[in-house]
Amino acid sequence: MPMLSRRTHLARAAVLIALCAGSAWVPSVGQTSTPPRPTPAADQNTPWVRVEGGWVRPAVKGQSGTGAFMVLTSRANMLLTGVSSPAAQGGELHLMSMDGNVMNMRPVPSIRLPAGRPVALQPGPDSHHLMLTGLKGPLMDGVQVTLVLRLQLATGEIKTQSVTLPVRNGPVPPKRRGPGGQPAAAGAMGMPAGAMR
Ligand SMILES: [Cu+2]
Repeated sequence: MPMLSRRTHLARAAVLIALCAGSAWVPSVGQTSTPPRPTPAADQNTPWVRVEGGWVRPAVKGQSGTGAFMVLTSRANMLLTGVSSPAAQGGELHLMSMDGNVMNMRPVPSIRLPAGRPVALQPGPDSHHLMLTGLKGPLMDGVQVTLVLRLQLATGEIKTQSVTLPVRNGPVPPKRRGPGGQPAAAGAMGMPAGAMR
């Protein structure tokens, strides 16, 4: 959890929930079989997913977006359906793919988190990552960035979980190279493929 006082953390989380949850979630009024809904405070104290090895790629001044990477292990079958951060105006779930020699990334609506199975959000083709968009400033190596993960349980209920990750240049994983060992060309979203490695 972040090195914030609990009260500060909860207040910030509440604001973030209000900003990012939108109107997508409507309480299921009248379903008597539904157990009492936990309070928002309880949500914040419950780690729905274990987050390991997380990092956010540094971003220079003027850079609009950057990637966040981590291994998520959920304690129940659920979907990761969104991400937000105080450091960015928006957040998306992205999938990278190689189209010929071109590395592309595109938004996806959700990422499956099977119970107990680690899901790696990592650079490279056929992998997902979190994309912070509309960065509010540069992200320097060594600073901490808080992300709020939006999770959808099998029941449809929406939960959020905060995680604070370091900004650093992560390890370069084994990756496919184009013919001749050349890095892939610029991606479809105007970002050089190298920026997402
Ligand atoms: Cu991306």
